[in-house]
This record gives sequence, structure tokens and C-alpha cells, in this order.
Amino acid sequence: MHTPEIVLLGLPSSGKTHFAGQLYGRLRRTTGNLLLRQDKGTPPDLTPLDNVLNSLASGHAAEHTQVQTWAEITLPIVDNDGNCFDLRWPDYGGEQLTNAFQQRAISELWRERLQCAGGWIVLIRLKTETTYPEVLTRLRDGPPEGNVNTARVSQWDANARWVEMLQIFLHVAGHGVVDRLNKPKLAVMLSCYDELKTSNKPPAAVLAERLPLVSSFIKSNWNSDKISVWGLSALGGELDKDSCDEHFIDEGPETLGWIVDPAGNRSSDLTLPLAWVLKEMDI
Ligand SMILES: Nc1nc2c(ncn2[C@@H]2O[C@H](COP(=O)(O)OP(=O)(O)OP(=O)(O)O)[C@@H](O)[C@H]2O)c(=O)[nH]1
Ligand SMILES: [Mg+2]
Repeated sequence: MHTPEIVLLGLPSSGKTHFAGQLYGRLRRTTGNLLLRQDKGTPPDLTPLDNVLNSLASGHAAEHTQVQTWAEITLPIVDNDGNCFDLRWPDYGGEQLTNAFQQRAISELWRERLQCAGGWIVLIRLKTETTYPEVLTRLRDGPPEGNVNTARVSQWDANARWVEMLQIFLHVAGHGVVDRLNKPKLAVMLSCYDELKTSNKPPAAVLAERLPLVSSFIKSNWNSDKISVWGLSALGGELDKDSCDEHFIDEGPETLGWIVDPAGNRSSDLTLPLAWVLKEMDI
């Protein structure tokens, strides 16, 4: 039995909880790259994921995860080659990452997970990431004529923040970047992909366009067959806590949501990125 370790890295409201719920819905179906195993004996407690699916089946979003929450669910999985995995899937309040970044402090739990993990899944919700491309132009050329706005930028540019976060996590995990990385395998998932107007570009091209520094950091530090960039729309569109969305109620959450694979093809099988991470992962 493989017991692979993965970490899921995502800021607040990046879609971690809804992805977990929808992933679980897909794993329960009888088609797809990964499926839930039906073992004899005591089944694992999957209540938190059932709760997310129940909220969606009632047409509304699940709750924001409290900052102190750390919940881990063991998913008994089998892939379509018959390989069995017991995968510990984490969910936590995304502020934990914000705090780790701001305070340069990592809890024992996070340190241990980062050090053991053979695969990282990074959720980036591009719509909520702020960048300041004009600041670089202004630095070089001065302010545009007639524009005396010299307001200082008070927030981190998302490019710099993600590169810094990845560097911190690599450092904590003990991965140097002198040689190109084979471990951890890295799946970058551009979450809430339905919010972006991307035409049919491969997700890696969208990442390179919106967060060029993050894209080149990843490309220059990982072996190319150990990284992949995906588009993820776990819900297919926005839902809030008070909505009563008819599609979710009538058709069921498992019929909604899609991913775009690295080649730019859409699929309803939300397990594909996870199957890619698990395949030939260094444990
Ligand atoms: N448009 C769109 N919105 C989504 C999608 N997935 C989640 N959302 C919305 O994004 C918000 C945040 O999603 P969550 O899954 O709760 O995010 P989270 O990363 O768990 O956030 P924290 O619990 O705060 O760490 C929710 O209001 C969802 O309705 C999606 O695929 N598309
Ligand atoms: Mg959450």
C-alpha cells in the first residue's frame, strides 16, 4: 500500500475546501482516473467532505475554514492501473499560509508535512492576485507625462509573494535549488478558472502571462516533467453561502466543475491533476 504524502498550498478563498468536496464527489463515482476503494472493515470518516457536498447539493457554498482549523481526511484511493493509495488530504484555514509568510514562522506540523511530502499542489486564484506591472515601468521611465501620482505600493506584488513563499517552503523542506528539482512533484492549479477569460490557451501560458516571475521561477527550478499547470473550476462558477443555485440542486454537484489539462483540454474528471501527482511520485 502506498501512503504518499502531499501538501496543498493555497491562500484564503483560493478554493481548497470546494476542490476537496468536489474531488471527493468524483472519487465516489465509478468512472475517472482515481476512485474510492471499498475496503472491508471500518470505513474512514469522510463527514467533512460529505458536509461540503451536502451544502453544494442544496445549492449554496460551504463555510470559510477557520484559521486554526487543521483537518486531515484519509482517502482510500485506487487508480486505473489498480495501484492503491491511502492519501491524507488536508484542509485548513488559508490564513495559516499568510501568517507563515508574514511572520516567517512555520509550525511543527507544517514543517513535518513539507519535509515528508513527495508532491505539492499549489492553488492560485489569479483573479484575487494583485500585481503592479506599471511600477516597474515607472521605476525605469519615471511617471507618465501629466501623471503626478506617486502613491507608494503598500502590498506585495503577487509575483514576489508567491516566489518568496515557494522559496520559504523549499527551504523548510530541505530542497536546495542548485540542481533542478525532481521532488516535490509540483502541480500548480489556477483555481476558479471560470473567472478568467483565457480562450483556449494552455494554463501554463496563462500563468506566464499573469504571474511571469512565478512562472519562470518554477520553470528554472524544477525538472520539466515534474511540474504541470492546470486550470481548475471546481464549481464551474461562483456560489455564495446564501445562494440556491438550481443547477447544483437539480443536476447534483458531481455534474458540475471541470479542469483544463496542461495541453489546454477540458475534462470533468477533477481527479486528473491528483493522478498526475501520484504517478511515479518519489516517496
Ligand atoms: N467562480 C468560482 N468560485 C469558486 C470556485 N470554487 C470555490 N469558489 C468560491 O470561492 C470561495 C472560497 O472557496 P473555498 O473553497 O471556501 O476557499 P478556501 O481556500 O477553502 O478558503 P479558506 O477556507 O478561507 O482557506 C467560495 O465562496 C466559493 O464559492 C470555482 O470553481 N469558481
Ligand atoms: Mg476552506
